[in-house]
Amino acid sequence: MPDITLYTLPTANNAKISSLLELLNISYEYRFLDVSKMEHKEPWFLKICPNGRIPAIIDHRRNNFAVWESGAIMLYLAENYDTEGRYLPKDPKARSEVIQWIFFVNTGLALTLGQLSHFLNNAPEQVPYAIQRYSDEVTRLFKVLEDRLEGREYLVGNTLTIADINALPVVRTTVVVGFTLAPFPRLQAWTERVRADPQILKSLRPPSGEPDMIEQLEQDITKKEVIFGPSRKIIEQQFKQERILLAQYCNV
Ligand SMILES: N[C@@H](CCC(=O)N[C@@H](CS)C(=O)NCC(=O)O)C(=O)O
Repeated sequence: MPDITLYTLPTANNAKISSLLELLNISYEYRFLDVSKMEHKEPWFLKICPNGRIPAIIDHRRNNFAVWESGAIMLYLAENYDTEGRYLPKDPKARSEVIQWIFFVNTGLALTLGQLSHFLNNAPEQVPYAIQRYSDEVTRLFKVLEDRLEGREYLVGNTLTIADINALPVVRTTVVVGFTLAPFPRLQAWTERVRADPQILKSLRPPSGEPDMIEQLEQDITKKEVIFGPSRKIIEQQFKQERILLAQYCNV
């Protein structure tokens, strides 16, 4: 049996975890959840991840311990499996910086890109205010990364850390929201640098090795509708089901 089971969907958040598992040479298996059947909201999965979202892992080496929230998973894997501190420095200040950049990406950039993608690709109606608000915020957050990368090759220190591994799959989703990194040359160069690592490149793809959704869009943006059309229906259906559940619990 592999050491880790990774519960996931083929999304950006998945790649963060599989990248680190690959780099640390940890044996793992994928367990893809079927969102169209709301599998990620089923009671058995809520016992693993109370938030009913992916990614989540089970560590079979440590008595089937469950970890969820991608940032928490990155830290857990580094603390338990990266004993040499290759990707999470042992020096407390450098370590704190890594944690700061993980929080910044997960609570700011990932969330904002997700909302922008929702309003551009999934919302049943166009809401210009929302699109403007989230586009401006994505631009601002990219500028924060651009400034950080002045005179440095990686987000913290001189080597690849989980700060970069966590950020890359999120920054890559720019293509989904029609952004280009051209105004952010340092961020663009960093993306290429981090992605050049063969294990990271491998983990950005699903187990079949086929190009993932982002890579397909980078090659041919006209595929956007083919990719987002079906997911729009799933999101609509999910929205209705979540409303029923919320009405039961909170009377909304
Ligand atoms: N803050 C969470 C975000 C998790 C998240 O939003 N996951 C998305 C996929 S990237 C998901 O599970 N979506 C399914 C849903 O919302 O029902 C993390 O970083 O793990």
